[in-house]
Formats: sequence, C-alpha cells, structure tokens
Amino acid sequence: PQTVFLKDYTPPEYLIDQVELNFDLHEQRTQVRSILNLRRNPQSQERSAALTLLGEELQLVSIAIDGQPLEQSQYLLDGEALIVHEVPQDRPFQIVIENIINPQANTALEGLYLSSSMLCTQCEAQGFRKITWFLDRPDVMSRFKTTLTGDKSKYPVLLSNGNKVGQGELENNRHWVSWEDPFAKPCYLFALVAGQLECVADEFVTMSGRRIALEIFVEKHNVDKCAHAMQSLKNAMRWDEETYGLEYDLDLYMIVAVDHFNMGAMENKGLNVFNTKFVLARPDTATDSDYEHIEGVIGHEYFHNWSGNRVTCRDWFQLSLKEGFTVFRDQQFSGDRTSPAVKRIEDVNALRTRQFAEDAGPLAHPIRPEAYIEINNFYTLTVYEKGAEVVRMLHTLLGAAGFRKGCDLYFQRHDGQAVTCEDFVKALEDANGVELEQFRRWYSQAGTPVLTVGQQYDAESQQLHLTIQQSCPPTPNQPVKAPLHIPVKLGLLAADGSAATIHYNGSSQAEITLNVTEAEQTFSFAKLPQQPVVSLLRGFSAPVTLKMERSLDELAFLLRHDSDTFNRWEAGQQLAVQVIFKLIDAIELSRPLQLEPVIVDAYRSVLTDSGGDLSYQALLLALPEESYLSGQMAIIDVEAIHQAREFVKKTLAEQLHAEFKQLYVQHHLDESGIFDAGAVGRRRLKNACLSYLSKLENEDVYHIAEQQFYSARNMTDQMAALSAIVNSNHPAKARSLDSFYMQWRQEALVIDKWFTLQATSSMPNTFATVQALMKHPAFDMKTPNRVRSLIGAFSQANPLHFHAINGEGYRFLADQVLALNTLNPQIASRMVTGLAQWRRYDAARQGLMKQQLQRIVATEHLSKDVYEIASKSLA
Ligand code: HT7
Ligand code: ZN
Repeated sequence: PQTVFLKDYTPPEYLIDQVELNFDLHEQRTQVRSILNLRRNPQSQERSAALTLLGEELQLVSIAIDGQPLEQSQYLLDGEALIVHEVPQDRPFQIVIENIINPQANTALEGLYLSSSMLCTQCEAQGFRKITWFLDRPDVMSRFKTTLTGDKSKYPVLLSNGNKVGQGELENNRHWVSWEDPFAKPCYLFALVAGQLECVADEFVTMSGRRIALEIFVEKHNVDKCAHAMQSLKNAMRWDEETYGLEYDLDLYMIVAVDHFNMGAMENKGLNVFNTKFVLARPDTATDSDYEHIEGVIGHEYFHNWSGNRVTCRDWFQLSLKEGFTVFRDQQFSGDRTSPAVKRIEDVNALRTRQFAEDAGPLAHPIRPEAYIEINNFYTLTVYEKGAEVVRMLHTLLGAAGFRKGCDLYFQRHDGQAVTCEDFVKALEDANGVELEQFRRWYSQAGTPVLTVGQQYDAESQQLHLTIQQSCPPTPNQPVKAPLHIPVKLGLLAADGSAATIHYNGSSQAEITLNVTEAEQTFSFAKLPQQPVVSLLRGFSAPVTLKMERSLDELAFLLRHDSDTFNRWEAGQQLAVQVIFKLIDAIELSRPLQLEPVIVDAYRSVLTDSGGDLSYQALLLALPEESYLSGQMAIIDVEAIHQAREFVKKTLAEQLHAEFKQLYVQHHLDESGIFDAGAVGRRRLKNACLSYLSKLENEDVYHIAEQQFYSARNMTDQMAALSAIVNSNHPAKARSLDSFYMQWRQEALVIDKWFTLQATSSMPNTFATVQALMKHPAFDMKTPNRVRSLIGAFSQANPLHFHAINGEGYRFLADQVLALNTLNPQIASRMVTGLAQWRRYDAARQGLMKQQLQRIVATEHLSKDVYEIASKSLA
C-alpha cells in the first residue's frame, strides 16, 4: 500500500464550484447522477490536460463533458482513478457522471449504506468517493444541490444538507425532495438520509434574533429519548454565542440517529449523523455519564459548524486543526455545564491512561502527522485529545481574552477557506502581538515530554529554587527531540495549607505560569520564610509526565489543602500509586501485604469532608485505574497490578466500612429522572461507596446491591448495582444478568452495557463467557457498537483476562480482527490496538502477541487500515 506524505501536498489542479447530485434510492442499486461544474485552479502550478477524479466500488454507467458523451478511448478507469484524458483548459466546463452503487453490500459503513432500514452516508474522511467520482479532498469546496428520489413508504423522509427547496410526487409510489446548501463545503461534509423516521422538533432564537428550526430524526420507538439531546443542542448553541461570539448560519439544524456507525457522530453541514449512543437517553436507559457524553458530543458536532465547516482543513494532515480545537471547545462547554474540576480530571485521566500509551508505543505520531497509509487510522487520541491539550496550552499562554481575540481573527480571516494548523497559530500570534515559534514544535513532535523537577530551599536567603529538566523519549522516526515551550502553572502552600505568595520577576501572585523552554531551567522564588510545599502543573497545564520526589505525607498534605482542584485530586492519585507500587513489589517478592496507614487516614478525611461537590468527592475516592498503573511500569505485570489494587480497595473497605456505609445510606435516595449536579453527585458518591463495600463480599452488601438493582428506576443505579454483583461472588449473579437482559432486550444501547459488563469482569471464567457471548443471538459483527461492547471491551478494558498467559486472549482478538477485516476495516483496525503495546509485557507475552500480529500481517487481502496498524505495531 502507498504512503501519503504531508511534504507532497500540492494545491488541486481543478476546482468544482458547484455540484448537482441526483439519487434514485434503492437498497441494492442506487443510481447516482452527478453534474460537476469545474474549472482549472489558478493557484495550481501543474499543466496537464487531464482530469483525475477518485472513486471506489462504483459501477460507471456514463460520462459526458459539456453535453458530449465520452467514448471509452477518451477516459481511463484505473483502480480508484477515473482519468479523463483531455478537458477544457481555458474555460469552466461541466462533467456529468452516472453510476450505480449498492448500499446493502456496504458493511464498511463509508459512503452510502444501510443502517437497519434506513439509508445514510458517512463521507469523512474519504467516503464520498464511494458515492460518485469526485475531487475527494478537503481543499476542494463546492456548493451542493441534491435531489433524492425514493419509495414513499420505505423512505418517507428524505434529507440532505442545507435548506429544502422543492419536493414532489412521482409514479409508482415514489417521491422526491431537493436540498440546497448555500455554503461551499468539501465533499466530506456531504450527507443524505432516507428512511421511516420520526421528527422531534424545537426552535432556537439566535443572538441576532434569527429563528432556527431544530429537528432530531429517530426511529419511532426512540421518540421518547430525544429530550436531552435537544436540550443539549440548545445549550451548545447558546454557549458558542456567549463564549466565542459564534452564531449558527443556516435556518435549519438536523440530527439523525443511526444504529450502525463507525464513530460517535459526524458534523455534516446542517445534517449531523449520530451514533444512537450519543443521542438517545431516558433516565431508565441511560446513565449519568451517558447523559454527559451526549451533551459533550452534541456540543462537539455543533461547534464544528465553525471550527471545521466554515473554516476547514486544507488536507488530512491538518485534522487536529478542527478536531483538537473542537475537542477543546467541547471540553470547555461540558466543564461549564457540569463541574470544571470534575471535567478536567476526567479528561486528564483519559489522556494519561490512553493517549500517553499511544504516544509511548509504536503508533506514536505528532498531532499533525507527516505520513499515512490510511487516513482513517489517524482519528486518534493524539490528534483529538493531545490536540485539545495543545490548544488548551495556547489558551493558558494567551489568557482567555487573548485566546478569544486570536480565535476571532482566525474565523474572520479564514471564513470559507481550507487552511492549516499554521494558519491557526499565526492568527493567535497576530491578534496578540506575540510569537509562538518554539511552541509550534508541539505540532510536529510526537511523544510525551517528561519534566523532572528538583527543589532546593535556602533558609538563609529565604529562597526556593526549582530546577526543571525536560526530555522526551524517542518515537518512531524521531530519535532526537528538541525542547518544547511548556506552560507550567505553579502554586506554593504554606505549612498551614494556605497559599504562600509567589514573588517572581518583580510580581507577587498566588499562582503563576512558568514558561519552560529549555532542556534545563532553574526558577527562583524569594521572600519565603519557611519552605513551602510546591504545587506544580496545576490544572494539568501541559500534557507531560511530571517526575518529582514526594513523600506520602507531603502528598497527604496536598490532598487535604491544595486549592487547585486538579492537583488536590492528583495528590491522592500519586499517594495511591506509591502505595500500590510498594504492594506490587511485595507481591513480586512473595511478601505479605500490608496497607500503609497514611492512605487509610487520607481516605477517611475524604469520606468525612464532602467539600460540596459530591462528584468531585467520588473522584477523590477512586483509585488509579489498572491501565494508568500499567503506564507507570517498565514491564507491565497485569496480575500484580490487579492484585495490589484489589487489596488496597478491599482493605480500605474493611477499615472504613462504617464511613462508606454511612455515606451510602445518606445518599441512597430515589431521584430518578433528576439530572442536576446535586443528584448526579449523590449517585456518583453513593455508587463509589457501593463499589468499595462490594469488595467485602458479605451478606449485608449482597443484599444492598440486589435491592438497589431491583428497585432502581434509573440506569446509573441499576448498572452500578449490577456491576457490583457481576464483579463479586454474589450468589444471584446469573439471575441478575438474565433479569437485566430480559428487561432490556429491546434496547440495543442497554444490551451493549450488558455485553460490556460481562466482558470486563475480573472474575474467573470471563474468557469463556466472552466466547459464549460471541454466539449469543444478540451479538452481531456488523454492528460496530456491539463489536466494541464485547470484543473492544474485553481486549482494551480487561487487562487481567485479555493478557492471560496462555495467549488465548490474543488469539481470540486476532481471529476477530481477521473476521472484521473484510466486513469493516475501520473497526477491524481499531481492534488491533489491543496488540500494539506488545513490547511493554514480559518475554512470554511479547512472543504471543507478536505471533498474532505476524499472523494478521501475513493474511491475504488485508485492508490498508489493518495492514498499517499491524505492520507499524511490529516495526
Ligand atoms: N469528524 C468526525 C469524524 C468521523 C469519522 C472519521 C472516519 C470514519 C468515520 C467517521 N465518523 C465521524 C467526528 C468528529 O470528530 O466530530
Ligand atoms: Zn470532531
């Protein structure tokens, strides 16, 4: 397969100003008639007389230029290219193409496909070429007019981008609808949907007083699960006006929820297509986290209307320009809507456990990659989540007002254009009169930087000296790294826990941002009569690993007193990490296990001091996840990590039994259907306590869990109880799982949870359960949500069983990757990541994982997607 390089970018030779698309929709044989109005691109240096359009899996019926049908000698169909040998050079011209596609055979879910009985499209990144031949690249922006014709009974609803401009009836129970999008857009933002859909409608009045019709389309049985999505959309629209001054531009905003979708959602202009998982919610079917994710994803897709659609990417290497920026915007939005402290911790937790692993492995790449074989493989945690961290650092460096000024200039300067990450940074520079030359390295350098911090306090001069060294491990094709510009937020705490004033460079402040720019730098702070406790990297001000010697007592002190909510939580995490690693050492040396009393005291004070935000309190109680602990180990010992963590959890439950029980009882109220921060926090805290108590494995707790399971009227409580039951030796485990299945068998998204819960269980026999579930009538390889809920959950969220030393987990995963390879290459390649980190395990596991990767690479007819991930994992 061919590699595409950023350095080879050249502007398109031709532009398509206008497109007219006509679809005659049928499940197995959809006819497409496409009228392209083209002209040479004056910016292009190339001078060939030929025009190359791209298409995949298309059946050509006819092609004409300016009304003249082309003969076979006048064009060439060469793989994915349709080359017209000669086109007019000195004037605009029109090409008309007729082709046929088969949506029913399209299990890859790119282009036009069938989801349940609905026809829908997914064009990002390169799906449009599976609809018709085109200049399928984001820097070709066209105005689209689309006419859809279909059977009235099967497809009563016919949707596309923009505004509805016409409709009519035809013979044979067929009808048509025409749509026109007044905004030029790249073809990856094109969409159509046809099906038997119900519309949930509302309205939004913009800041300038325009009325926008809001429409959510779902299948009939889901109409009662759209209220939260609709409210989220209105919240997002208002938030973007208030925070960025950005208003919606069309008169209509549509969202369609589909069952079969490779990712979360898609920001097609005026017609978002969503995975049902990020639309549908009712208190009894969706958890509080689901509610929050829905609001986040609805916000994300809405924010793309400006950061992505009005200003788009020049090429796919610039993906983080729209994705990193939009993730940053959705994180800000969700923080404002819920709790900024909790949201920040959740985001950092995800980044550190998952993106840091990517950055440390064979698939590491910069947020602006330089090469790809299959662009779909670059919708990564690095491009999205680290990309958002890079934008966040720009926000920190420029301040909220400076950042906003920069964004205003960016949107104003580049509205209607396809641009680069460089254009974004330049706009921020120009608007603020600053230079960010060194900062740009974040876009081109992969890997997670390490900050190693030493401190020296001089009592005589009352000075504290902080020495910060930065380094970054080598990553594929980048053996040597240059120093980055890293903003490091700092606070100092006096012995009583209050803030000590920071005297630095002539200013006196409670908190400052240090500009770390060199490989080693010392910062000195004066007028400190006593040695302060350092609170560094507040708010996780940069995506780095911080190495700083800390005693358990110092961490307990920060956990009690740090005014920075992120660092307070972080102190608790690092305290637990140290305790767990001492236990891992003991396990590896077969020594008896003992819990450090300092962690029991620390948890007791967290349990007895709510501080007001109960979701935050629940986070303070959560032990670091096994995947985070794995990231801290040179050679990952899955069993020791699990055993040590379980020991801490169980011992804390034993020693603080009364406190956990008291909090559980206090917050066990029936507040189903209430989603304010108070009720969500009470549920989080109560269920955190239940999770600890369940480790006691006694009758009393079994009873509590079962009671909660059967009496719950909201999914948060029901799932929390079922999870406690499934991960214990509860005698009613099988009965509870059966009962849950029978209760929810009609609700696909709830059944996904049922699969995941069993796939991620730490109890023995889980692998056999997973194998049995693969044969369950509700399992379906063609439904990405189901695949993720079982195969994805097992291989990516059950380290204990997936990494079983007999290699059965690895063999199983490779089997499934190969089965998925032909059905849905995007999903298949996502599953390979379970094997990518093979170098991090012991020699026996390394051999077993490598063997499966080699088996995958040696398979015939491997998709580009799977080939790229598997071969790079082995490199
Ligand atoms: N921009 C969207 C990307 C997306 C996608 C990419 C590849 C294959 C399928 C896909 N579905 C959606 C999602 C987003 O970031 O908003
Ligand atoms: Zn996005």
